[in-house]
Amino acid sequence: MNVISQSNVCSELRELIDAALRRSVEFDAGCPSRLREAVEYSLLAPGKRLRPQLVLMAAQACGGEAGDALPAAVAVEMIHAYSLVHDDLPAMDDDDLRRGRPTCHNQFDEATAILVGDALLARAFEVLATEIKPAQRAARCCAELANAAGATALVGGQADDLAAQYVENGSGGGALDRLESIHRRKTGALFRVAVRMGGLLAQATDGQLQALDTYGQHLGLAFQLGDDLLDVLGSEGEVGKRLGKDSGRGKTTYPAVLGVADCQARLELLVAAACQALESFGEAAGALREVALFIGKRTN
Ligand code: GRG
Repeated sequence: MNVISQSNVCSELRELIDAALRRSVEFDAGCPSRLREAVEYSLLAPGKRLRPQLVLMAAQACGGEAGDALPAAVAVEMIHAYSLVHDDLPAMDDDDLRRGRPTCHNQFDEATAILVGDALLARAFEVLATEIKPAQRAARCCAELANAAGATALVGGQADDLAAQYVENGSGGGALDRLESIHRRKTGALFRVAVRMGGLLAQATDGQLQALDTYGQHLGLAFQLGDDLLDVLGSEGEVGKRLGKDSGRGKTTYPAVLGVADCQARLELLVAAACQALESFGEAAGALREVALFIGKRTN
């Protein structure tokens, strides 16, 4: 079993993923060199590759081969990278630091950053459609990923999150429900679809798929909770992005709604619930369990 370090979950899978990501953006001469450079800068930047690793680990938990699930791992990381590039734009979160480096629009320019997101979004579905066999399985993955990236999930959650900055923050049950409704879509949907696609590509049973889905939902919320805690308690050098912006901007965050101590307790609860969902997999889900534990105590 590979041990989770703070920056990588599993180095073997990570190498497999990084090589596949590199291959997936070897565009032909039709791609202008500045766009190519900016796509590589954003996609191949030193992120944790959590979502693609979850795809491969979910496939392994269901008895499949990691290699067979690689197209889905690449596609979900492309959607994630696109969302980060667009989220950093001046019209959205207006950030200057991402993954320890200048954000895409700072390193290149705003128009290029918008086009990088567009190119990654399109390429993600091209990879799924052309590299997954049989076609019916490819179509199922395309539909699931499109849903997770769309108006009722990633994009919808982002829209509500941006809007929430302009409405009054509250506390108590209603505020927590509103906050988690945003995070289930903005952050959780990609975690959920990552493990679902891994399961689908390993021909998971309905029961296995449901268990992975439950794990993904708990993990997504736990991840965002950890992110909000890092925004308050973390170190910029380690996290690789500006911290303290969310609370400074009056955004509703987990610490604002629950307080730091209750955040820690809820994080532990979500991690335990994620692990509980994996019980029927036994040893085969060891790596997924380690990811949940990592998310419960990550510092980057
Ligand atoms: C712009 C369509 C659109 C969506 C934006 C994902 C997202 C929605 C915004 C990114 C900003 C953000 C802080 C989202 C919460 C999810 C999150 C904490 C992303 C960072 O994920 P990590 O820590 O990043 O896995 P690395 O760099 O390690 O891949």
